[in-house]
Order: sequence, then C-alpha cells, then structure tokens
Amino acid sequence: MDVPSDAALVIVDVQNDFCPGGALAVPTGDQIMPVINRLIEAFQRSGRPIIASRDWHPARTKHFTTDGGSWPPHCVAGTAGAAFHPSLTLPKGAVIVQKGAGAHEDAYSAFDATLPDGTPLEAILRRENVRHVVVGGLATDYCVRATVLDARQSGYEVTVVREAIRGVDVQTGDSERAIDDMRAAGAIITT
Ligand code: VGL
Ligand code: ZN
Repeated sequence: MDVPSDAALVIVDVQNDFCPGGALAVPTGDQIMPVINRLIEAFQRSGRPIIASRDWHPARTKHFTTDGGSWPPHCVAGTAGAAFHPSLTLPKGAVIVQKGAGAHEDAYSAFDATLPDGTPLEAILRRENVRHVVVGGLATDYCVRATVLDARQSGYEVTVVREAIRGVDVQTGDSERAIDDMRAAGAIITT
C-alpha cells in the first residue's frame, strides 16, 4: 500500500491466545499474518511508525469469566498466550503498547494502551505527527472495532485493511456489523 506521510500502522493484539490453538482463538486469526507483514514492510520502507498493541491482563480480572466477566482467561501478562504470534515480524523499532492490566477494565481499544512507563498511545502518535492510522489485527468485532471508533472520535483518518483483520463472531454477523460501524464512523475499509 501507499503509506501516507502522516500515517502510523497500528497492529491490534496479534497474540497467540487470539490465534488457532489459543485460549480465545479467532477462527483463521493466523491468516492475517502475511498481510500484516506486508504492511509492516511498507511502513518500514516509508520510515513511518509501527505500533503493536497487546492485551496484557492480570491473572485475576473482572474481564474473565472466572471473576464474573465475559471471556475465558487469555493474554495473561508474560505468558506464552500473551506473546505476539511467532509469524508476526515486528521490526526492532516497533513500539509496543499494552492494555487491560487493571483488574477492573476490559480495555478493548488500543487507545487505552500505554508504554510500560504509562505513556499513552495518543502521546506517541502526537510525537510522530500522526494524523492517519492504518489498522489491522484481532479481533474485528472487539479490539479492532473499539480502536477504530476511538481513533475516529479523536479525529484521526482511519484506514482498515479488510484482509488484515479477523473476528470472533460470538453472534453470527458480529464482524460484518463491526465493519459497518467502523465505516459509519468514517473509517475507510480497503482491500
Ligand atoms: C479482545 C476479547 C477480549 C480483542 C480482547 O483483542 O479483540 N477480545 N479481550
Ligand atoms: Zn482481553
């Protein structure tokens, strides 16, 4: 893809637990890898920022069914399930932000993520003069959707690469509805 000069790539939660074999697997979640890796190469060539968020939960959190929440335990900080998928080729300079470390938050959006020192994603985007985010990752109907809606709310141009996302589809059609929601919020869905 042509990388706009004011763009950053935001890769949402491409972690083992969201891929086949993981604790909260997105069907065919691993199939986005070649597409994401091509996006990474394009951004790398353009010298534009590459940011990867990771879901990074404590062992006990209201986010998990074990404490009254919606999801089986997944992406517990530091575990193999929370590691980035081995086929994701993040370059040295990639910025890793994490979210969901509080025991009382879902933190679906990458805009809830921070560096380990607490610097929020938006501060990083501001520092890099980013006005446009290109988004891929998992899952379409949760963290990708929440990230895209927050980005639009904050005034960013947003491009979502259709082949670079996959959804959970707890209810049939959730991912298609999420794409409609993102488009309605002004995101451009490209192929
Ligand atoms: C996600 C459900 C629970 C996601 C995270 O990354 O989309 N979904 N936690
Ligand atoms: Zn989670």
